Amino acid sequence: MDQFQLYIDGAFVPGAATFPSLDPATGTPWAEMPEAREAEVNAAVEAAHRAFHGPWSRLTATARGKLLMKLADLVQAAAPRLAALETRDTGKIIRETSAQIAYVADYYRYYAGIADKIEGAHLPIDKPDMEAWTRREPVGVVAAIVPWNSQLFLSAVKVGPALAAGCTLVLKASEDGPAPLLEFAKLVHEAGFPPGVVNVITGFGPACGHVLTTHPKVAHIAFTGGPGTARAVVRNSAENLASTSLELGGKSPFIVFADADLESAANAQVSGIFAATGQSCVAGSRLIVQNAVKAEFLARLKAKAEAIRIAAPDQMTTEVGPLCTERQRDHIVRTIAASVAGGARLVTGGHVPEGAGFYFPPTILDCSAAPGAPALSEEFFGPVLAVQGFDTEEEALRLANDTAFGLASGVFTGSLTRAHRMIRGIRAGVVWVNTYRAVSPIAPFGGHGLSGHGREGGLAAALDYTTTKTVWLRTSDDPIPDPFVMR
Ligand code: TXE
Repeated sequence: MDQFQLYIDGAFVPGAATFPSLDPATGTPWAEMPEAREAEVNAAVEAAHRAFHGPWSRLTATARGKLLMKLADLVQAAAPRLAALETRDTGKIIRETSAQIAYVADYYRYYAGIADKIEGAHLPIDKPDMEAWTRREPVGVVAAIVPWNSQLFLSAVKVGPALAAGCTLVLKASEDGPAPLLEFAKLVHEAGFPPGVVNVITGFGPACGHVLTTHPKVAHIAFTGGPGTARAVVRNSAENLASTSLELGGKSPFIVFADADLESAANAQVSGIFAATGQSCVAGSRLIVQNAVKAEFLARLKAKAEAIRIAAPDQMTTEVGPLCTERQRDHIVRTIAASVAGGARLVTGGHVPEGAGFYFPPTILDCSAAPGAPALSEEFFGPVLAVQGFDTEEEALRLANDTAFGLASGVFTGSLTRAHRMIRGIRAGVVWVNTYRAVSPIAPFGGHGLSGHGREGGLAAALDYTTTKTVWLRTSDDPIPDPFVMR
């Protein structure tokens, strides 16, 4: 079996124990993963804290940017290796991992460029004998916690801005499929970051995640995962009063009006829900389609869903691979069963196939007769599309906003004015119009409500890893007057 190590204080070290990682395509163990527990987590945070106050703080912002640029080049060169590992350990198909990891390099490049553009401001202060200005300073040690899906991508949107801002990190890979991030640690090492600036660990919630998020030397927690774990993380942050940014997935509406280009909308919907085998925070998992074209649109979708090539994730021709874990598949099966019991109708899919591996077919559930179905309110995090019909624009908007989440949304229409009304009315962090799933390092990304708070991507994300220091400097040589009057 393949072996992996933790990366703490610039050294590759074993964990307190090891645990097996399963190949989701076969359900059998293929690698031994190092498990970080209290001692390893403490060592990683201490190393990050030393680096923050030591060598990292002495580098100029430009030098930090150069190191990030080096890392970007190394990620790009290693993309095929990282992609193969992510596919092996998480089941995400090679077609997606190859393209996504090559693009991850651009996220590091973007934040390399940001590093020396984080500026304070001179204040036109209302006192004639004072100068005042602000400095943007790094918050300190960041705990970055990611789930199994797209780990290199989800970590880049934390590691890039945190390092650009001058923070140091402990990056916790998911216990499900940690191989790509443990391998990424080798690139951090090769790039020449001072020891402790980036530490990469993995482990389980109670013994690792809890210790990390309650640690008194952690200043910020950047978390991607489910709302349940996010609540635990926020409770943990009551210990150290760390700030948090949370990216928690969604139940994103995908709205199709009768005047839309239905073929484009159907293709976008297929990729919006079935890409990454549905394990995507922005999955367009609620189709809200105008009743005038509902039957036609569903027929197109059904045909496309049934033509999807489901096969081993390491084949370039595969379009849907296995889910990452059996636990995830069980959750999907349970939620479909409860929805069907509540009146939802299976249009296609819905049943666990024969054979090894954690496969599940593209599934469409018409929930028009089941407004209370869990399929409409709970995140599947799998290849399952829940469908509702509507007649009027007002109804479409009401259904779109009838969710506790608020991450992404899509609107397909041929009307420019309607598109603008929908953009204004939809409560979500991202609105895509006549497209879906476009992302870029330049564009902020994040949600409302159960989808979390804070934004990743863009300049503002780097500023979130800073704190403002206000400086006052008296310019008068006169003695300070009456000490008991505030000036
Ligand atoms: O992720 P968890 P799970 C949703 C999706 C999925 C559900 C549960 O609906 O079905 O969440 O997924 C670490 N302190 N999303 O349970 O638990 C854990 O080790 C600190 C949406 O697999 O949220 C892992 O590294 N950390 C989503 C990370 O949290 C703790 C992505 C995420 O795991 C911890 C994933 C603790 N007490 C799931 N307990 C999205 N936004 O895309 C666990 N962790």
